[in-house]
Amino acid sequence: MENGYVVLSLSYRKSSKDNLFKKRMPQDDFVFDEQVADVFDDMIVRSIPGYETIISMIGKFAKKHYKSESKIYDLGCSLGGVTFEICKQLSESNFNLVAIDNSEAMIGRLRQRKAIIGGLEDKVKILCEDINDTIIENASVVILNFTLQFLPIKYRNELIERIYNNLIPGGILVLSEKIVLDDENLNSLFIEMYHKFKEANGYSELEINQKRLALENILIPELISTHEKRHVSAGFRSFEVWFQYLNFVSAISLK
Ligand code: GEK
Repeated sequence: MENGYVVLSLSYRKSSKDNLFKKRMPQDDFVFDEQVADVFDDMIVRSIPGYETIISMIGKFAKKHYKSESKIYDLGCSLGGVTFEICKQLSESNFNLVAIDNSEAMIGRLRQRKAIIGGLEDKVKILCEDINDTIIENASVVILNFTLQFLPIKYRNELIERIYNNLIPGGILVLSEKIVLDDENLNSLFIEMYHKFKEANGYSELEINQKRLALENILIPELISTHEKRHVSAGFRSFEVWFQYLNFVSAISLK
């Protein structure tokens, strides 16, 4: 099984470079289609500060909180960054993980990766569906790693409530999101510094601006206080940010 992960990590390194916004183009909204799925491995590490740190810690949180006979959910799993990290860290145990995304392009590639790794047939179930329709049951670990931000705001309370109601006592929800800040000056400063982070990762000003416009109506960030209130209203007894890099955060909540 370990060999499968090595083969997979070699294929990550060969992933196509994200040049999607390099040319000047008419501005359509961003979609998770074949073109995006092809460059996603490269795009995500160059666009989300701390992505690899977050993934690795989510694996550790999952290992600590998974209870046998329960389920782990990776909602908005894309190509399985979180899913396969959890599989690796729990490789000694029997576990049930459900990975869900509504992008067929992502799910097709995810299934191929699962086959490359091997040995995960009974452990990982992959579903192509909208997480607004997902049945969550008997969960000890639920992960929303940069997914909630893509849901229309009106659906967010219901999803967090559904997760809370179907977590077992002691279960966790890890939520990672791009956020906005209350203070306008700091908000602008963090966005400016984030663009510097992207420049340092090889994106041009044109690419940064075109991507920003394409995401404008698709990725709707909220205040961290809004996330906290939503979690508390759903019933979570605690909510704590464990990671922040500029306007990117990851928080953990306990039932
Ligand atoms: C990672 N978690 O690598 N239902 C299902 N999937 C959705 C929905 C929805 N309603 N809306 C968006 N998605 C991953 C990274 S990416 C983050 C998550 C990003 C999916 C969408 O298809 C995409 O694959 C994912 O959420 C967001 O840890 O690209 O910034």
